[in-house]
Amino acid sequence: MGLTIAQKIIKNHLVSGEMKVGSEVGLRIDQTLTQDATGTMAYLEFEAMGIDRVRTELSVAYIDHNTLQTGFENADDHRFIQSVAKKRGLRFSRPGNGICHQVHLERFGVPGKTLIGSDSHTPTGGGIGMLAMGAGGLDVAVAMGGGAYYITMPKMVRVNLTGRLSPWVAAKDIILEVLRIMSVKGGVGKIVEYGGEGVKTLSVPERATITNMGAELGATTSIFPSDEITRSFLKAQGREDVWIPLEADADAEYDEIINIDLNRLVPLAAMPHMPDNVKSVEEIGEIKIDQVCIGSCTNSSLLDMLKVAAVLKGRTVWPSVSLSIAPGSKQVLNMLARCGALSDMIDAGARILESACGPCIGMGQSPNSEGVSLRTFNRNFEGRSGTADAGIYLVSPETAAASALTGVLTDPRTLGDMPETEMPDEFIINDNMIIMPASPEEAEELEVIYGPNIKPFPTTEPLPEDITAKAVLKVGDNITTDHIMPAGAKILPYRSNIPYLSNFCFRQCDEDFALHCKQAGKGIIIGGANYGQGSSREHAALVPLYLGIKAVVTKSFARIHCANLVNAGIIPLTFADEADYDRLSLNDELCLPDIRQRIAKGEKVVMKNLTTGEEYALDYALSERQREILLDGGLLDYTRENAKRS
Ligand code: MIC
Ligand code: SF4
Repeated sequence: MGLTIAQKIIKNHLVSGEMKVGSEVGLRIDQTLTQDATGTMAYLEFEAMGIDRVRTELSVAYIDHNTLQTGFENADDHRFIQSVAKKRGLRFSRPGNGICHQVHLERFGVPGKTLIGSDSHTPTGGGIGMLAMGAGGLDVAVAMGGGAYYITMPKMVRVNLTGRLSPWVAAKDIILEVLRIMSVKGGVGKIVEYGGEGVKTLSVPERATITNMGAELGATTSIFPSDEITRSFLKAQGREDVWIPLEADADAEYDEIINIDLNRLVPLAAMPHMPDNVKSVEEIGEIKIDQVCIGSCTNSSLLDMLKVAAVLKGRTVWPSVSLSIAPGSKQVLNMLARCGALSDMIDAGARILESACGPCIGMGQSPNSEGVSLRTFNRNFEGRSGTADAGIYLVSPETAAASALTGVLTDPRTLGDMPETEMPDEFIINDNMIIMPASPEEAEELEVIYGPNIKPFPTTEPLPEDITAKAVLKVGDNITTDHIMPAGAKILPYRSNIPYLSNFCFRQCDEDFALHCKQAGKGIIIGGANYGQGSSREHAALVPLYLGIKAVVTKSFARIHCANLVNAGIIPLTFADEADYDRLSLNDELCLPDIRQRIAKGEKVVMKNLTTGEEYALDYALSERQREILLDGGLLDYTRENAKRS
């Protein structure tokens, strides 16, 4: 039987397990990336493992999230990461060099290689034919040390693209259409592969928009073939030598096939507050808007920016609309400056932001009260913008730029002929914002610099024989990691300070959650379906660990969060009968008898409700390795114990 693109890469990197859907496979990881919001923790964990140098082919530490520097915290964290990178053999991408995924695609991505990153949008690399996955910081730390990365062997989905996009319809509209079809849970346990004639009409940055936002499907990753278009992108980046051709075998088998005719697509928008709440721009109608933000790792490539500049050229942003634009990298910004497109943006009244995540992660540009904001980003979860009652719509750069001029949500097709944009044959290549690591000899003399904002990792303990604790929280379906551990300008600077962060845990669901947990000393969380979707932030597991959460019982989990819970030593359990969810109430006294024994032997788990006298059967889809991690009290302990055991 033939193989899909992803299966070929998995086969080439398999270090343990069998490529059978649903079983755990261990993969050799060629490249890693981190960003600063998750990176401080990842490097603290790496340091705790006691390994001198990274053992990957390439590891890069980016600074792109926490660039506001409203206090000393961000700058201290940057200095910490820079010092670790220099000493431990990583490249360091300085603040200002751009958003990790955009820069990685431009300067480091290699078709056929594996990449994991401590950021859920790492699948952006799938646009260039990499098997690129988001992971928790601990998993990235292990991979940097040469350890394998484990995933459940996914099902394969093929999205067949036919035809060609009409003028004003964009790659963003393709992924919004896929989200409309599959939903934010539809990709769980699956890899989404793109194929068909339509693929040949899409450039690498367009493909990367699609694989980037594939994260919102809950998919393990998304991937495109590596073809002549990939080759010319790499050539323009001065890296043609790393190109290899890669495509699915003609007889590859897929578990699911989705057909999309690009000719029929129209401009789409994801309405508040979920990326899969998709309708056509025309159907939503001309709602009044207050803000437009263009940028983020989804839509900040040179191609996107040139299109935006062409729409804005010679016009003026609507008086009551604030338009901000953040080009994705120094390379993009510099090229816009050289060709004059930046001037067209500035002339029209755009507010030019630093090449960083910025408003996408709530670092500034929060909309006004009850404001309507159009964004080219990938997530519109409630409150993520920093304004609790704002309504965020996710749209293409074309739709965003058109609307910024009219003050209402505007179908760009109403602007008439689409201006031509031409992509250069060569990009400006200047890697002077990437700092190379020290040689192993020099590195011995170097010190890692810790600032006062860096607090130690929360304490863990081996799994006890029984757990008795209260249901400290009961939440519904699709809880995101932004609910569990919010980000934004006020909180993000404390990503290396778990005790402080804990005060904000689940604030949106229960204002006093942290207080209740501290009073109870320990607790169990009850959740609905797709619990933990969204970001890869392991803080959404480490903070609950700090607050004494012992288990999370849900209808189902999102992949990365489930792995992060295990890594933090918190047991992820699911209801054998989903109807039991309704039988549980907040503050019920719950007991997991013989839990250690049962997990050790892989036996069924029961949960007793001491308040009502009921019993519920619970499942867990954990590999033997993950069960051992839980017994030891988390991945750090497991890694240390394993070193002793061997
Ligand atoms: C996000 O888009 O939510 C983030 C911020 O990039 C996160 C990482 C984080 O929480 O630090 C992600 O996507 O993983
Ligand atoms: Fe940054 Fe936003 Fe991309 Fe996350 S989704 S990496 S915050 S730009």
